[in-house]
Amino acid sequence: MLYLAALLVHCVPLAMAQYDICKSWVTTDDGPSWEFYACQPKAMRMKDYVTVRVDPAGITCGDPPERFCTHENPYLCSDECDASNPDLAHPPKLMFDSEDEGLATYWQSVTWRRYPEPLLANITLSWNKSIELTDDIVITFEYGRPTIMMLEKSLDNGRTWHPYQYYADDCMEAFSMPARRVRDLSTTSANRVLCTEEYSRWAGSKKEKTVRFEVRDRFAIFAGPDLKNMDNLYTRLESAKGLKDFFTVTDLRMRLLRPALGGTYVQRENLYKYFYAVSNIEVTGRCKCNLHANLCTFKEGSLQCECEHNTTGQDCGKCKKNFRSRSWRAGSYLPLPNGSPNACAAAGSAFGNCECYGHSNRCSYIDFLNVVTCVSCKHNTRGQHCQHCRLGFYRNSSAELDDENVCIECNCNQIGSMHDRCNETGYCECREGATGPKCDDCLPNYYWRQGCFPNVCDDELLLCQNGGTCYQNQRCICPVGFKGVLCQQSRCEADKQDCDGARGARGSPAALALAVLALQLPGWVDL
Ligand SMILES: *[C@@H]1O[C@H](CO)[C@@H](O)[C@H](O)[C@H]1NC(C)=O
Ligand SMILES: *[C@@H]1O[C@H](CO)[C@@H](O)[C@H](O)[C@H]1NC(C)=O
Ligand SMILES: *[C@@H]1O[C@H](CO)[C@@H](O)[C@H](O)[C@H]1NC(C)=O
Ligand SMILES: *[C@@H]1O[C@H](CO)[C@@H](O)[C@H](O)[C@H]1NC(C)=O
Ligand SMILES: *[C@@H]1O[C@H](CO)[C@@H](O)[C@H](O)[C@H]1NC(C)=O
Ligand SMILES: [Ca+2]
Repeated sequence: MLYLAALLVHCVPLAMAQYDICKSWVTTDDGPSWEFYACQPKAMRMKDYVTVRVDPAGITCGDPPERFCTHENPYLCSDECDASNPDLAHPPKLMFDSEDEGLATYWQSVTWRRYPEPLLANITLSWNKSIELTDDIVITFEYGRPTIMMLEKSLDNGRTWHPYQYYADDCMEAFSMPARRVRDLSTTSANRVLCTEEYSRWAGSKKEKTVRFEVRDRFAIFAGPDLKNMDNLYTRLESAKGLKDFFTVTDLRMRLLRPALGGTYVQRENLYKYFYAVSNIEVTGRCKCNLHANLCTFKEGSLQCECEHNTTGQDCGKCKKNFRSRSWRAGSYLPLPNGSPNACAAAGSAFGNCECYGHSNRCSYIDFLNVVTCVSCKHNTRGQHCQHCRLGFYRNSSAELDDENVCIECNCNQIGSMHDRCNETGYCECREGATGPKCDDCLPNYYWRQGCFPNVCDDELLLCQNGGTCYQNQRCICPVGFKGVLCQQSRCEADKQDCDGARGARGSPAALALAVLALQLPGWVDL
């Protein structure tokens, strides 16, 4: 037993015997029953479950076969990479095998023969599952560590990426960032993304081979140098915003931006000694199960939490069917030492049979109607079971009734629509002349100006006459001497005096000013 415990501690350094059971059968004064606790799976070697992708195409050496040299022995270029020969090939999977035989096996890139074009490579690791890191990420480079590289992470299976750490022999030059060390971070900056120079300087290719993402040093900010005070870390993980997510990933990407240079500048006459070679990528972490599972298994090509507490989903991120009488919640590390399970509750366990689809965690009995109804439905729902959408929202047809996104705002145009309600497909009810799902367009022969108005003039039926021009379908700008909505009326015919006046004033500054005014004032049709 002692031996086993020692072994476990050795393999998974942070798997303290805490939060490792989800329930236990206890006997109390009222008889035996289950007691439930917050629980999480053990930390595992995550490289065993990863899928890897190396970009760009053709970056892996050996196709065609190529000779390479090393910094130690730059003129003895006897090594060869040949993808078609298993003994000389360096495929990506060699970053994840076990190095039992003592001889390192490694993925290797092509050499920098295209210098000065940069030698870039991306190594992307995907788990298709959210994972909480529990120990350092350790990347081992044979033949020298890159002089510039970057670590990125994704939390959404590779849809979006965020910088995780920058590495360079000169952070200012490479990334315009000051060099910092994780050891110097404080409680308020434990989740800062920084640039470090600790892993990029030349120290001989055999001596310092690893590049780290320091999870332990960040944990130590809260748990002390030997991680003895894990309680404090767990308390912080619950309370400090974004801290838990900082250590959570679904994917990692190493962006290799410049290879080892052997401690000097690039020597153009021998570019065969510049390349990347990675023998191991160690990622230690546990499945993120929202503290609702203590087991995580590899099924159908992906890791899956074995959910307890009547939760379900890959991360135990929702309540099981018929257990949705209150909204789903993650378990909590607090209060110490056993945490809170925040289990999902069976429909009907509170009052009668009151399902609220997870939009409310309170039911109330209405005496004079003799019904039990959900109270304060969230997520823009309403109704006895929070099964309808609030006014001004409509049902999202691609979401289940218990989805947070079940109701979508109608977003009716305030001016173009009659009110802010819409039908089941999101169409608003439009005022005269307006159209479009949200009533923010005008029908043909209408123009938009704080609502839709019928055209006064256009290029087809409502032509401005006598050389007048149609201004934005709103009015005709008539030449001097004509008036009327469509300039159809001659001033001379209409009024002899007006006609004389117009002639007399033609070309005078006053007439020009009036014409300019007419152009500027909307609605001024008749001059
Ligand atoms: C590496 O990935 C980044 C995005 O994370 C992308 O912008 C870049 O083009 C990729 N580089 C290569 C060589 O594929
Ligand atoms: C990712 O995991 C989900 C849930 O287990 C599964 O349905 C899906 O097929 C997986 N996708 C890939 C690409 O493996
Ligand atoms: C989950 O549901 C089962 C079946 O109703 C029940 O026996 C069990 O106690 C529930 N577990 C929790 C944590 O509520
Ligand atoms: C509808 O629900 C789906 C599933 O949750 C969600 O991905 C989508 O964003 C929702 N649509 C809108 C417009 O909110
Ligand atoms: C909603 O209104 C639009 C436009 O009037 C119509 O095409 C659609 O069929 C309506 N949808 C429903 C479910 O009534
Ligand atoms: Ca290896």
